[in-house]
Order: sequence, then C-alpha cells, then structure tokens
Amino acid sequence: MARVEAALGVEPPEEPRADCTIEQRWESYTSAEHGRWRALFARQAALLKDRATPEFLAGLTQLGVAAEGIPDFRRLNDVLERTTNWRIVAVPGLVPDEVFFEHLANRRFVATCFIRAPEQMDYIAEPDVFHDIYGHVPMLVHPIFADYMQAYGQGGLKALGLGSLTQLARLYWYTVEFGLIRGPDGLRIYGSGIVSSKTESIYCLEDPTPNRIAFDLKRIMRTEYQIDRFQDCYFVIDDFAQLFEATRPDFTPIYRELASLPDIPSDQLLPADRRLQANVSA
Ligand code: HBI
Ligand code: FE
Repeated sequence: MARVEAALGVEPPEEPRADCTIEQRWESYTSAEHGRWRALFARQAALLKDRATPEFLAGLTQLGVAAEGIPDFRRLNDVLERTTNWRIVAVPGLVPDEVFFEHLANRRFVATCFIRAPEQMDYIAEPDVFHDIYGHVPMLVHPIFADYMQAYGQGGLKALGLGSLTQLARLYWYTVEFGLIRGPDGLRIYGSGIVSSKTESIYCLEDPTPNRIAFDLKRIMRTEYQIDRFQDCYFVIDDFAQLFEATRPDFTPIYRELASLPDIPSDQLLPADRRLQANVSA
C-alpha cells in the first residue's frame, strides 16, 4: 500500500512511535486549515484582551503564536527551549495517561496537530492544535508555571502507581484547564480550556451562575467536574507561586486522607469555601 501512495506522491499516514509522537508535517496543512486557525485566533484575541491573565498574553507574543496560521512546532520550540527548556511534541490525539505524564515529567508538552472541522468551531470535545498550542503553550513560557507543569507530570506518574489518578486529574482540570487568577482589576483567566473557548471566556468571569472559590488543594481533589458543559465552579489562585507551592508536598498522605472523605458535587458549596465575586461585566 505504501508503495502505491509513494507512486502517487502521497505520503502514507505516519505510524506513531512508542511514545505516541509523530511528525507535525507543517508543510501539509491546507490554506483552509490555516484559515480556521486565523478565524479562531481572531475570535479569541478580541475576547481575551481584558479577560486573560497578562502572563498568557505575554506568552503568546513571546512565542510569536500569531494570527497568520497554524504555527510550525519547530519555530515554537526554538523559542520555548531557550526560555523554559520545554519542547512541544506532536501526537495524533489523546494518548494514554502514563505516556502523557512521562512526557510532561520530562518537559515535553504533548500537542495534537490536527485542527477542528468547520462545524466544530464553537466546541470540540477532544483537544485539537488550537486548544493545545493557543490554549496551553503560552503559559509554558512562564518559569513558575513551566515548573508546575513538570511537577504535575511527575505527580501523575506517582498517582498512577497509587491508583489516585482521579484526585490528581481534578487538580489539572481546575487549574491548568479551567483555572482563574486574581488580578489588580478583578479575576483573570489562565486555564487553557477557557482561553480556547468562545463563550466560556465570558461566562467564567461575569456570569452569576457558577461558584468562584479560592484555591484549596484538598477541596479541588474532592470536587467532581463536568467535561461537556460550562463548569459549575472555578477555583481562583492568588498567583502562580501558590500553585507551584501546592505541588511541593508528597501527595501520598493527602490521597490517604481523602480516600475516606466523600466526593463533592461540582455545583455544591461548602461552609468553609472562601467565595470570590464575579467581575462586573466588561
Ligand atoms: N493526551 N494528547 C493528550 N492531551 C491531554 O490533555 C491528555 C492526554 N491524555 C491523558 C490526559 N490528558 C488526562 O487524562 C490526564 O491529565 C489525567
Ligand atoms: Fe488541555
């Protein structure tokens, strides 16, 4: 089969390596695919100007992740490696947990390289290149956040061994994917699942419906989450140092303590929760 494709000048789809990585093959993107990136980028740039945390916006600029099209991972890696010694590796889609954590623990960010179809412009269930590169990579330029992501990967490998992945995945979900941070002018977004979403970028900061709760590691590890609709609650950090400090202790005794406590439904508030107010609508 490969010979026929070669004869037709069509490269056969590449088999992923043992670590699930493939080549991005940046030259093979079509102008329509670059066009969808441009539309997504322009939409989010307008929304996030006063909603994303400045560190995210600075990361976009420093990496040169721009409007003109899907970035070439080789160009991004030129900047990323010399900034925080992280590297982007391309994968075909979701990879097994242990592969995911192994990459993060070695400062390799796992990024899909396909872009969503036209009918998925407003919502896509699995991560595509826009979610991974626009949503996640700019924060890897921030030294403390870059260390947090590696610590998360190391913690993930340990959690797998302890059977405590559910608790740790909640920490990732409520920080890396859906985290908010306090800023001088109100709450700001740093979570990748939000910055790559059109409507949740507004909802998470301004809608009165969701709860906004001050960051609390054990509270987060007990809190369930929804994957296919807006979040019922968002956790708010004071700064990225607080996030990194939270990953310093050995989680083993924490997992043991939480194992005897019930999970907390995503829409429930506890008396001990320190709640924060929504932003006044922009
Ligand atoms: N694979 N490509 C990819 N991207 C992810 O974000 C990802 C993954 N595999 C596992 C995973 N995330 C989560 O299950 C872990 O964070 C628990
Ligand atoms: Fe993600």
